Amino acid sequence: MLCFFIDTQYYMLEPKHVALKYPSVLPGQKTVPPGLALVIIPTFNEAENIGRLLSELADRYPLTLDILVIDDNSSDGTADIVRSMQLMTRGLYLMMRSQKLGLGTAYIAGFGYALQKGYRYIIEMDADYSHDPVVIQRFMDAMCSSHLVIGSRYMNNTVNVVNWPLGRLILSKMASIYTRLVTGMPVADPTSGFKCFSAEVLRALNFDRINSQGYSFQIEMNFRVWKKGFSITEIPIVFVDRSVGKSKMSRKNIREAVWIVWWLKIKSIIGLL
Ligand SMILES: Nc1nc2c(ncn2[C@@H]2O[C@H](COP(=O)(O)OP(=O)(O)OP(=O)(O)O)[C@@H](O)[C@H]2O)c(=O)[nH]1
Ligand SMILES: [Mg+2]
Repeated sequence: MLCFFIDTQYYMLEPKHVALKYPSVLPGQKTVPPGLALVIIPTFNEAENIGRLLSELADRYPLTLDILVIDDNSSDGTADIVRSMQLMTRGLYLMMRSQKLGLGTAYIAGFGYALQKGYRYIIEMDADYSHDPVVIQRFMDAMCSSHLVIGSRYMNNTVNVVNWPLGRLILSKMASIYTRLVTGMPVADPTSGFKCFSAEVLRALNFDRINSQGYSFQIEMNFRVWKKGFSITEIPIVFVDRSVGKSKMSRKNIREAVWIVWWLKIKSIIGLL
């Protein structure tokens, strides 16, 4: 591994290292160094969104971020768009899976990739432009003092959601309150899918034990991180409903979220988490 030091920041040369010996953030540093963060974007039929999102990420963070798109064999040409953008974008990777296998397994595959390649900061982001790329810089800053940073729509009793039907908003807010009541986890927006983990946190989790999808996947990840005693910080975000493409969230995902919190709570009480 080649690593050199300029202006108190570490810079990495390819190939990325697997085990880093130095601390992820140097004392006094206000943001994470370039080359250590990977944004994971799972996609299923996001051809209308993915090109614009990748262009914006590449323009805003040309050196800071690498991007991994995990596509479940979308029939609308999503992967072809990513492949064509790879020709002109540094640090853009594509993982193809044979069929729609769920959001949770996509992220777990991405986490495995990130750890294997030695990334220190792993960001989850939707492809549908509900998550503003500008916020990633704030994640990078907040990661200097936290193990998990969650982009929260519901901090300080506010609701920062644009264009959601009232029913959807109530459902999401109720899910947050319900999760907090059952689990006691001090997270205002436990179902948010815009967040950043440190590699240390992901390495501490046993991915084989995680099998929830959708909203439950986010709840389960937060719960396991919290139970392991890692620090969690929420930063306020504004969530904007997708303007194009179809939602993949199903009633099954909602039902799963109802019982998963009890499953997690009971497993943690009997020491089987
Ligand atoms: N690879 C992969 N990606 C998925 C799968 N299901 C959803 N996604 C992606 O995960 C992200 C979130 O899915 P959405 O359908 O936007 O879910 P959501 O944001 O909770 O719901 P909406 O607000 O209704 O859009 C999007 O980028 C989807 O393309 C899946 O099974 N596999
Ligand atoms: Mg969405």
